Amino acid sequence: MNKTEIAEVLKEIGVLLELKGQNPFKVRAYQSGSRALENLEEDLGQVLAEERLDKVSGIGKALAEKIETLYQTGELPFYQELKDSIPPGLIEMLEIPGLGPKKVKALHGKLGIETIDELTEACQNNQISALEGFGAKSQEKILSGIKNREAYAKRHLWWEAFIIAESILEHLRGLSGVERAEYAGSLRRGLETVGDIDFIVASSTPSPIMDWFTGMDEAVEVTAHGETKSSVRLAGGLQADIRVVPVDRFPFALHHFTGSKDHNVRMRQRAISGGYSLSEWGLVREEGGGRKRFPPGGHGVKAAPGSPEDIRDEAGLFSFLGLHYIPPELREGLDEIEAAEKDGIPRLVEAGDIRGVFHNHTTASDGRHTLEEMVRAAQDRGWEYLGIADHSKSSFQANGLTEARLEKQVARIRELNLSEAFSVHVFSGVECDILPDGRLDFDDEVLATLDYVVASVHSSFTQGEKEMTRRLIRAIEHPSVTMLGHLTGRLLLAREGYAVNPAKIIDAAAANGVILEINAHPRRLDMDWRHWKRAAAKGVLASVNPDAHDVKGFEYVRAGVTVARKGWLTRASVFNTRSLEQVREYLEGRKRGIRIV
Ligand code: DGT
Ligand code: CA
Ligand code: CA
Ligand code: ZN
Repeated sequence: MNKTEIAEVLKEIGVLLELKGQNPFKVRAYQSGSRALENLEEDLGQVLAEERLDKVSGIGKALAEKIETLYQTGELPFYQELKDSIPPGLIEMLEIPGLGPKKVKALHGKLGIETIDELTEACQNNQISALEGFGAKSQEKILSGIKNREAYAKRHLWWEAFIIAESILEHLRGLSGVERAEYAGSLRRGLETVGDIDFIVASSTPSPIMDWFTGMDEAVEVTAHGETKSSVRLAGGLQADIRVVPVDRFPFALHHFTGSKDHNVRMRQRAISGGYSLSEWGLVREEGGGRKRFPPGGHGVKAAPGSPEDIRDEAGLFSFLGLHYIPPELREGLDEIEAAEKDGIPRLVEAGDIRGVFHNHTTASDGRHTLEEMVRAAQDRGWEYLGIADHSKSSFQANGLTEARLEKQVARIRELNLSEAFSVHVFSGVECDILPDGRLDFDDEVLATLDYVVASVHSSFTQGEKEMTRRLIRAIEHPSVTMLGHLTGRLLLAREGYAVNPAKIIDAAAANGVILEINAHPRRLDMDWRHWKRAAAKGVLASVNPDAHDVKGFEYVRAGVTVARKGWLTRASVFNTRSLEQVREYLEGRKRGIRIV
């Protein structure tokens, strides 16, 4: 086990001990031990080899031994026994927002509740609201938490599906007899969560493809094995379907199974208006059907295929119907077909357009890689600049920086830039907490020493919509704020965002020249793609920010760009597609109070 995994186990032990009602000192020992390990800058293996772990502040002798066991063997009998001694339902209950170990323990002790079903029943019978320390509001919150949890269990993060689908796709494309292969569905459309993965393959020999698919290592269970269609369950519960079609049907099948349903309905209507019926099988001329030409003939549509048999790809299908090509991310049945009639589909931003990123953490706060490691990784990616935005002091749970530690970091970054050790220019920033009343966590003089400021909410999530919106707008109006972090604080499939009015935030951002973040962390993808078209129309700029806590986190940029594309954003609307010189000019201008866009 590595350092981070061991720190997680220690944290969980703390929770389990608290759940059992053990001595608070013991609980705290595990919590602080976990943090100490997380923040250990040295290599754990080396510290262990030199028998220095118990000298690390926050880690005593007993804890050091347990850490060593986990490091060597990946297991810890004490931890296993502890887990086994607690009903699994209690551990599951901890996933419900607002239910910490103390409350779960009270529910168990006072009402004998051991499962989520029992908890639901107790809520419905108003037993929870009557309990000391709970009340009607918290009963309501528990019930909605249980409902959300059921909905979350049916879906998966886009990123999780993307990673595994890309690797399966690569294998599929390498199989003999496979002419074309793509994934379709919500994954291809770039939806923030997906229900399942849909593969479409063109081949005239489906049988060996079915055999490979159902037999691949990633498949933990085969739920259907047919001649041209099969389904498997992957690790983590994700389901994947595959359909094999003859090559001439491929564009139609790919388009159909990419969806969305609403988009398909509109496409079929358009086909019918020209006398054709469109389905996953193809495009068929209706007997005695109406006109042959598609109104209004799509100005500038590239040479449309003469007949449906000439359609080789999706672009051919769209142009046959008098439409410009519609990228999958836009196929949500909103107004993409109207736009495609009129040459109104913009050239969307691409991952390769990104030239640097702004919201990144280092070991100075809760990141896992040092400043230099992050800069080197940014350089390896070919980026021109990197913004460092560690947490501010109020985020103590994330080891937020005090004024003094921030000052040190600013000096280090200045030295690093002067040394020219890297080709990447480093911008000094901070992810500054927005306090409950909308003030910022640092004074103006401190913020003035930085190149830029990302302002984010990390506390008092339960404020009402009005209060939270006012809080965010106050931060947006602060002259030092460059961009707003993760608008709603949602954690996809784990926690709903706090209440906030996006339309008002967009207006305030436009009025004050504040950039809004697309937090590209796969669990956030916040601000949501549904708001971006409107925001961009008002002149708001987006910054695709990976919120990287280690060098691997930079990869999330790809997820953020997908959100930007789903929000119809072009390169011009994405701040971090700009060159170093342009970014420098923008940030310097902002500091002089010039509102440029
Ligand atoms: P998901 O899997 O819930 O995240 O969402 P999708 O969009 O991937 O839906 P899925 O997997 O049920 O089906 C893939 C696509 O196939 C869907 O986007 C559109 C098409 N499709 C499936 N069922 C129907 C249907 O009943 N009517 C129409 N028009 N299209 C359908
Ligand atoms: Ca799907
Ligand atoms: Ca499906
Ligand atoms: Zn944050």
